[in-house]
Amino acid sequence: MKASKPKASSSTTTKHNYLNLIGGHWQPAAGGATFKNRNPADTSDLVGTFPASTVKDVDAAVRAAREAFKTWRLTPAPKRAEILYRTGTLLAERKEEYARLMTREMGKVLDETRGDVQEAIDTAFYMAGEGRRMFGQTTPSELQSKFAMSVRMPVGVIGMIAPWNFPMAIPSWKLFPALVCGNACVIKPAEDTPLSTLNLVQTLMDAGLPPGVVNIVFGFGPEAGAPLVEHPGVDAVSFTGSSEVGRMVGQTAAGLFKPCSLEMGGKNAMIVMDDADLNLAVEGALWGAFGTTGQRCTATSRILLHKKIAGKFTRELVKAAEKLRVGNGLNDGVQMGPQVNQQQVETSERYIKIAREDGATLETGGKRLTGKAHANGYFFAPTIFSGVKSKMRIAQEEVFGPVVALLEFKSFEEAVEIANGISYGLSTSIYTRDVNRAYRAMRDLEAGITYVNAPTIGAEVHLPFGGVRKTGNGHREGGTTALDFYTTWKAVYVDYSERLQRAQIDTGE
Ligand code: UN1
Repeated sequence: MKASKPKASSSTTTKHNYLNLIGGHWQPAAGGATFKNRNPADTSDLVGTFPASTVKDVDAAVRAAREAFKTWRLTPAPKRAEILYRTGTLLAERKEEYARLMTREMGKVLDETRGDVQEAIDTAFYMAGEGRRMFGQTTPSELQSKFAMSVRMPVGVIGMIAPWNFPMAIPSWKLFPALVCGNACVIKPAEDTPLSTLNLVQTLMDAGLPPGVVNIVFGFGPEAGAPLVEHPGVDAVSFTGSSEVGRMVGQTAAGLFKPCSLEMGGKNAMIVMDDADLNLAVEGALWGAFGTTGQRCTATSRILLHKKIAGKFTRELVKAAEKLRVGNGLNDGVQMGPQVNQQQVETSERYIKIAREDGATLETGGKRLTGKAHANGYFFAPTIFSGVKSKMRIAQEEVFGPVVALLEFKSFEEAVEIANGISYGLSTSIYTRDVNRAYRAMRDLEAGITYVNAPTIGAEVHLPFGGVRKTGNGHREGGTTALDFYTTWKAVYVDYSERLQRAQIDTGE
């Protein structure tokens, strides 16, 4: 199949009324309903109106994907990869435009939205390379004149449900490996960040992706997400979001025998030993806890401090947090944007109350920002609790906001025990100059990711991403590990002996 030539980004609709993409056509939801996407830094700024899809739209999208899969699976992987490569190039050209739109719909500061687009670019180029690898194995057969190999086959149609905190990067982690492996996709972006996924998919189309290979249905979980998981035409489901919703997705998928990849929450610990470079650790903590307004599943939400340095570290961190400039992420010099919506602010508020009732000490923050510059947005002050004990809810439950808990320990062993004493297991970090301790941490911290002398955020696209326990269900995004979810193994035997050879029985020759 010939991919069409890249062309300039074509507008999907007029006047910011955006549409679903089904079988290559931009169209409204069958029921005609829409929802509004507003700027969380200034809710009077309407980013656009999007279709509120239902089961009918999901059904149409899945049918379109099934149809497109018939030819896409036969397109040679290196050709599929060329489209991804062109997508990477086009995304690089559009990086600034897409980053600005992303800050407008999601809130995080421009540096970070540029990073988000960059993560999609990196994934495009990395997965384009897989088009000429995607290795299987050949292995000797136990019988004469017989050839044995294993090959990766596409799974079929993948249903994808994406979160709002990395509105382009995370959809790219799902779409690009799925596409290079020969699958067709239906994606439901988060209702808070539909435009960034639309921009990503528009770029794929501009790079020559055939119609129907990727379809978008906008809308909400119960009306659009659930029917996607349940649809008999969907062969596998990839979900990133909360553990609460992930459990429902996983249970539904299990009942239908669908492979299902779940990437969910975290309560990520940074351990600061008494021999750490304290300035470096404070800088890392500030970035890990308040970058993306704490709205990363990898956010540094617990900082475990050796008692010898706890006082000094706390004072320095509080000082630095109070200096953070919170505001509209499009403005120069702003370091932390708003939370994404009212519900997230309420969650932060709820946890402030819980932490206080449980006996933690509020060092700074703890409230919504309502001054003139913050009046129209969902701004929350960078918040630090000290005196936190491991059993407290603020040390156990994910807040997904700019709220960090400081705990103290007396020995490395105790620090590891506290770090591991949670129901999640995504990311961990240790600051130390002792190489032996660093290696022991790499061995003993129970999580999908461990950083040494860096905070808990900052995963790169060519390594496995995911975690243990309530964080995931055993799959990984990123790296070659992503291919394991988007392909299914087939063992192939070719007998060229021209006689019946019975495995395990005809072993004498
Ligand atoms: C997330 O935390 O939700 O590792 C994804 C990071 C980013 C991706 C984070 N590259 O922090």
